[in-house]
Amino acid sequence: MKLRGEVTTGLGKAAFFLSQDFYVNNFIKNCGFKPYPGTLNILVPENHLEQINEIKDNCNDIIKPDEGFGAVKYIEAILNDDVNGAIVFPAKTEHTENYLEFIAEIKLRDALNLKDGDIVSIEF
Ligand code: FMN
Repeated sequence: MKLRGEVTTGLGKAAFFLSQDFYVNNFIKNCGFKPYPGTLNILVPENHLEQINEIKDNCNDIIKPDEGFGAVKYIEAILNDDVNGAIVFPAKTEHTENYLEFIAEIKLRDALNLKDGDIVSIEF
């Protein structure tokens, strides 16, 4: 599916988790890239939530919980028809379900010159 959403500032907590060897090593092993320590938060329209939740619930790609860290489901995705990465769904999160968190090897805000309010596409 392909949808559009709005770039928004997150809580700044994802950086901590994406700096932990546990997650870094698992993303390298499973997705083939070392994630930049931070997620791009994308607010998606309510009318897509049912479909997103169905895809998430049926997703078998998961980093299993270990070493005190929670499980994270991930779906490989492409941002703006350009950047390969993944949408991550941490089991423990403070975000409501209309937030998608996208990870990639690069710092997306700099590489794509993104700022809050910009509309991006995400395909998965
Ligand atoms: N939150 C927890 O409380 N425990 C965790 O083990 C945990 N693991 C996470 C792993 C990854 C890869 C990511 C991206 C987030 C994780 N979180 C975990 C969720 C964050 O605490 C937070 O809810 C959310 O990711 C904030 O993102 P933001 O800083 O981009 O707004």
